[in-house]
Order: sequence, then structure tokens, then C-alpha cells
Amino acid sequence: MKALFAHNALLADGWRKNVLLQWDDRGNFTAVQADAVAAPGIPGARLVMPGMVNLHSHAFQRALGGLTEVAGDSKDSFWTWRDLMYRFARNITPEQMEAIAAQLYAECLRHGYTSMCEFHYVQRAPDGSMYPQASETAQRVIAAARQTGIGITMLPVLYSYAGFGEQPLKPEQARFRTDARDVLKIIGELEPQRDAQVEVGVAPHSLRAASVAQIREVLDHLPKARPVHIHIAEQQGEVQQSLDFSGKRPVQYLLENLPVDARWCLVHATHLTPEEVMAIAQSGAVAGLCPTTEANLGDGLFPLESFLEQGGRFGVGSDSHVSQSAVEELRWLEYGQRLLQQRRNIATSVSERRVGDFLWQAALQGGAQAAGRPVGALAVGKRADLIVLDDDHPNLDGIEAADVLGCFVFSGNDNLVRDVMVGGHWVVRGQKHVAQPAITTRFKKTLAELRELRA
Ligand code: NGQ
Ligand code: ZN
Repeated sequence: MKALFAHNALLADGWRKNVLLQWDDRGNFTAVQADAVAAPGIPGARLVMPGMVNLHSHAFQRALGGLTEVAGDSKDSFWTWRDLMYRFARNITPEQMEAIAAQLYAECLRHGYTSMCEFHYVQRAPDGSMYPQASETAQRVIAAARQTGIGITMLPVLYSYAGFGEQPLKPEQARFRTDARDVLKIIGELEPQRDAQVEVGVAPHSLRAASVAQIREVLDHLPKARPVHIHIAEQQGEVQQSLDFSGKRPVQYLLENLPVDARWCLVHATHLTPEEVMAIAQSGAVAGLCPTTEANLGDGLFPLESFLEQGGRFGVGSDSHVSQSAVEELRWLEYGQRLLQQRRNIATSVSERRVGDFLWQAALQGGAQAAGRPVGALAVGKRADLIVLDDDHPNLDGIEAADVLGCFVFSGNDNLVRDVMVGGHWVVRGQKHVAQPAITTRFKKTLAELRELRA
């Protein structure tokens, strides 16, 4: 029998006791029953929660982690970091991309993520030509997801310009170049991959890198209800360039020119006017917040409190992967607001006063919406994606369920995720990914190869 008996499980309406979870061969929940009786033979677990969705990832950047923290001659910024990242992206092979993504996804699983949204833009060969199979690198990243067991929403990126007003790409961006036709071709090649574990959407890189006309063309040919992700308003410099180009701020321009709705994820959306905050909230789109990367790159702080007051939806992503921990994203999301407002306990709602619970549940909902897959809840019809916390750890031993998320999100630095199931399969057991040795060996070899190139 495919079943688990959870002494405490986080359901959509909060922690419930004695929850019997059952799923089918395809990995979908078929029964989720609270206040059940433990039957003999069914394995048990004390603390069970839905796995988190990581709604924004550039997997290859995992291999760059820690290597850009050296000051240059002038003042460093997002833009100087980006030059280093471009240089790094220049030579990575599809095999290496797969190896890096597998390492990353295994780490994400170990830290409680069970789904990724991959904003995938290194799509051409180093000389700027398309691979014989246009979707080559996207296929590799999907292969890595399948190897690790994590669910994935692959978002091939539309990337045509270096800046607002259709500025020509720089040579360093040659591997990223796609027009509307290229992206639709890549999506077409990926369609056979779609199944319970894999969804395919699209990502116009930004209003800097894609024109409104191009985005419309892609949307016209994209099956309805597929996720659409875009980077927006991540830097003051971008806002200024947008104003210079159109007289409008990026979010204002986006909302006035494209049909932004619940299938959209606006990644970062850091620099907003109060009108833009309200307009995003009313659109039903998800704000894709990446606190550790936004901090690392010096982006700024998202106006979370007013966005939540307007009913805005959000999820979290690890973006450049300076962190692989869902806890760290959520903790910093709240801490950024506390530092900004000089107050405490900000991410809450009228009905949910516990910050950890509010953050985990809201990020699950927003993340699932952005992923466009039936995930994010222990509920019938959803994927059987769950994490089991280490109830033996001193931080969790013997505590009330109501305190679990507060301790999980805000106390200490040990990883409290013990076991992870995705689509009904255990992929992490006792804090180890089931394929970890092979994945790590390949990743280390890849890092050595990339180091050789840099030397
Ligand atoms: C990216 N990174 O796509 O990797 C961007 C920077 C750009 C983040 N927004 C590159 N974290 O804007 O062209
Ligand atoms: Zn990004």
C-alpha cells in the first residue's frame, strides 16, 4: 500500500493530527484523511509538510557560487557581477550543465524543495549557433531533474536584445540569443517531455531583452494556461532605462501592454510605486521573490507588507543559488522587512499570526501557481510531494505542532529536513539524496574542468 501515517501533517487549513496519506502509482494523492487510526504495516512519520516550490532558478549559476565575492577596481554592482556571470556562461557544455543542475537539484531536495521553475537561457553553443537539437541544453536540465526526482517547470527564455529599445546583443550574450520563433521551436521540441513531473512554460527574459511585440507573438502560439515568467524591476538602473525608453516604469509598462494574469510570475519586482504594488496584487500574478540572491546582488527590498495588505501572492526562488535552502529564503524575506521597518512579525495575515506558518503556506500557494503544476498541498489530486522533518533534533523534539514552523524557519542553522518524497518516491532518506555519490562525483569533475578553463 502506498501510504504514510503522519502523526502531524500540515494541511491547507493548518496542522492536523493523525493524517493518513495515500497515493497512486502515478504519484498523486488519492486520500488525505485527518484524525485517522494508525493501521499496522503503514509507515509513520511525526512531522510532515508539503515540499516547497523553488520558483526561480538559473541552475548553471550554482557553479559560480562564492567566486564573485571579490571587489573590483570600481564599485561593484549587479552589472559588474553580470559581466562575470556572462564570462562564466561562455564555455559550459551541455554535459556540464546537466552535472551542475543535478548537484543543485539534489541540494534543493535535501533542503525541502520538491519543485523547480527553471528560467533557462543558455540555449546556444559557445559560438552562438543553435545545437542540432535546439532544445539540447533544456533537455539536459530536464534530465538532471529526472535523475534527482525533483519536479520541474522548464521555462525556455526569449532573449533578443541587450537593452530597452531593441539594442543589439553583446558578443558575450551570443549563447542566450533567441527570437520568438526559436523559443517556440524549443518549446515544441520539449512538449513530449511533459508529464506529471515536467511542465513547460516560457520566460521572456525581461523588458530589456524582449520586446512587447515578441512576447505577444510567443503568447499567441503558447498553449493556454502555461506559466509565463519574466524578470522585472530588479534594479534602479533598469527602472531608469525603462523611463528613458518609454516614459513608463517597467511594471507599469508591462501591465499596460501585456495580459498579465494569474499564470504570470513577476520575478523580483523589487522597485515599485504604491500603484504598481496594487496593480500586481490585483492582476493575480505571483511575485517571484529571491531574497538571498537579491541581497547578494544588491537589488533592494520588495515592499512585502503593502503587497500582502492588497492580497498579493508570492513565492520564493533561489535564483543564482548562493543558498539552496527554502528556510534561508523565507527567513531573509521576513528579516529584510524587519530591518526596513524596524518592527517584528511582518509576514502574517488576520487569520495567521504565526510568521513561519504564514510564510510557508503562502509561498507554497504562490509557488504552485507559478509552477503551473498540481503541487504545494497535501491534498487529493496533488502530487505526493512531502518532507519529513527531523523530530529528533533538539529544536523540534517534543514541541507542539503549532511551534514547528517558527522553529524550522527562524531557529538555528542545522538542516531539519530529514526525508523527502516526490511523486510518491523517497528521494532523500536520512538527509542524503539517494543518488548523491554519483551526482557529487560528476559535479566535482565539472568544477575541476571549469577551473582548468579559467586558469
Ligand atoms: C539573470 N539575474 O538572468 O541571471 C539575471 C541577471 C540580466 C538575476 N536577476 C542577468 N538575478 O539581467 O541580464
Ligand atoms: Zn533570475
